[in-house]
Amino acid sequence: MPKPIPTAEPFRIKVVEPVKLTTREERAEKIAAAGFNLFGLKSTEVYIDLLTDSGTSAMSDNQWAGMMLGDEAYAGSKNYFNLERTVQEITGFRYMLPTHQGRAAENLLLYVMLAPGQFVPNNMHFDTTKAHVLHKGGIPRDFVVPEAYDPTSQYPFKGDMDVARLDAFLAEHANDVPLVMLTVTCNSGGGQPVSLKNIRAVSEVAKKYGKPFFIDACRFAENAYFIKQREPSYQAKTIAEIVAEMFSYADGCTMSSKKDALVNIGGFLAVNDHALYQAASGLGVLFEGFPTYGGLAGRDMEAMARGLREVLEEDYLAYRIGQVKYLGDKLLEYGVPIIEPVGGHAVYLDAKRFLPHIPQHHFPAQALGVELFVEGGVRGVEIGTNLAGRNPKTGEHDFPALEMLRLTIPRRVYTNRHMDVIAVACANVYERRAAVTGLRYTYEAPILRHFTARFERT
Ligand code: PM9
Repeated sequence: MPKPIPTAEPFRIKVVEPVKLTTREERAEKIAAAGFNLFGLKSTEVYIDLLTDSGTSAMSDNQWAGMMLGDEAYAGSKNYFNLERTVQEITGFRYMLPTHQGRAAENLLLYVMLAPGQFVPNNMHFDTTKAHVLHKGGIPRDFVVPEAYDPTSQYPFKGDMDVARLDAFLAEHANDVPLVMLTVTCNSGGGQPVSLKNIRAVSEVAKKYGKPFFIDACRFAENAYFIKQREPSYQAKTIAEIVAEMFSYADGCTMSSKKDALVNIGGFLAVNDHALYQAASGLGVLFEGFPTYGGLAGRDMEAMARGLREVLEEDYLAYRIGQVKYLGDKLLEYGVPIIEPVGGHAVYLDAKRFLPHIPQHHFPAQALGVELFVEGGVRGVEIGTNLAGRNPKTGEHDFPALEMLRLTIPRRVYTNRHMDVIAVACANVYERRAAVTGLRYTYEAPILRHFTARFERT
């Protein structure tokens, strides 16, 4: 019997960027000098960089070719019109405003829509969305399904909104809610997908109370791939069809193109409402630039338009989601506690089960990140107490239910051999976990503290 042909990466490599493994002593010294904050390291000190999947993708030859076709006119660049057409075709939204990245789109949307004291419901706010809601005097509220907080629940759509809770909240507070948001995939909950059934249900509840509904679309294509895999009635649909249906239920989206548009910089706000577009583009001139470039060069918009089409290719998504799962399966083989099932863009180590002897106020996930860097030169990112910040009313840490170290896989950058190295480094730290100690702040910034915090060991 002939063996079945396995699938490999759906690309070949044309350009390489050398990386270098330093010694354990060098790494221990570097991380101490960085105040035990992984954001404080130089990228050249890192062997395998899993800090983020944001802006770290390898672009294709087609995208690089597009970079050479940049039309850098201040107004009316042809690349803008290509991007506008692409966004309209893929999302169905009428108006598109480019922004320099995702949080800028959040800023414009929330600036226009949110008044102080109002609530913003979301399945789970990502930190920049939460920060923008707070910055405008709003109150972020998370309504993700309870399964999201159970690290070993195999529920297939752990990013789903708890629609009954959302409905009950709106019944009570509808007058103080200007919009409903939904983050796909749900980054703060482990990169978990949201089902199409849920997107439709959220949209119906939002409509019932007359509230516009916006999707945080950073990882829309990865989400669509999970829908195709896990939601039986969508197995025969193309990714483009699933994506079109996802967006058809919403009034607009914010997008960080640094994720599923496969570019290193960029974002956009897309909406159906002309008045909203006008208000946002007026503010955009203040914060981003003229509406046909929005903080981007023409060449960036061209690469973005091309990336948005490439990301819909199913063999790419199978490779992408498959690589993340490959790492997750290795870690499970080694007995390392992770959030299950594995999400779309990252494997999240469960620091509460990994380091149960370190209390949350001593930042177990951050401590785990430090150890993993020292062990194998692998840089993850804490999605835990340090990231969550403080409750603005009480000033206490906003202890999250999940305390995680995210191993975020850049798109089309590392091979499965790199995944093997990461898995062994994690297993080694797991073996010596009892000796790992916690951390405490020596410096803490008032906003988005995780970027600049400094720590010492307890
Ligand atoms: N996400 C991430 O690493 C990059 C910033 S934090 C190192 O996961 C969602 C769901 C995101 C996101 C960024 C943004 C903001 C909005 N929503 O970074 O401003 O995951 O382009 O996007 C990061 P920008």
